[in-house]
Amino acid sequence: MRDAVTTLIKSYDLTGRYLDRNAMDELKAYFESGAARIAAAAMINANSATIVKRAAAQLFEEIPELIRPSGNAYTTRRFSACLRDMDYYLRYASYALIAGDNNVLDERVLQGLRETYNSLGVPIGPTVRGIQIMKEMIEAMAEETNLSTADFIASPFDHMTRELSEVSV
Ligand SMILES: CCC1=C(C)/C(=C/C2=NC(=C\c3[nH]c(/C=C4\NC(=O)[C@H](C)[C@H]4CC)c(C)c3CCC(=O)O)/C(CCC(=O)O)=C2C)NC1=O
Repeated sequence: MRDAVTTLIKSYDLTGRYLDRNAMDELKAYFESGAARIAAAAMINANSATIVKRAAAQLFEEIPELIRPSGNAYTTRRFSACLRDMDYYLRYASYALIAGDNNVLDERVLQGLRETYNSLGVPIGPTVRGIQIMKEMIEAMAEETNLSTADFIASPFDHMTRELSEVSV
């Protein structure tokens, strides 16, 4: 599992270089965004249950077929599995926000996920929509609380979207 700092050091160490001007600029940007990253993660932690519940409600409103008898989130067990997955995406996104690096998502969330979903018939498009709804909610909350809505909030959600769907966002 890597963060912004270890990723940078790793790439310089591979070629035996001292950290140069570019590296220092990158590090500076990461540390300067530190307080805002912590504030964003704290906001997510404090509202995680609400975010998951509301995002799922909106998803099922947008795509009601999911919870109809032929839908993948139909039955209590699958409905709960769906909400649990949304909670996974949110929690790991909060880790990635702090780390300033999406590597934790690759290692802990995305590895083999598409294959698992395909074999269980979990539809990717709606899952991605659920991830995007959570992102939109968090961006709106950040705006309400005057928290900086820098790109870093979107990054982990867009990364999961890209990797799951293999489409560009
Ligand atoms: C921390 C990393 C991690 C992830 C990401 C994860 C996902 C994950 N979701 C699963 C199932 C599932 N995932 C969903 C999700 C959905 N169905 C829908 O229609 C919606 C679009 C969507 C919710 C947004 C459902 C319904 C299942 C159960 C499918 C089944 O068993 O038939 C499964 C199969 C095993 C199980 O049911 O627990 C895994 C491994 N597990 C992990 O450990």
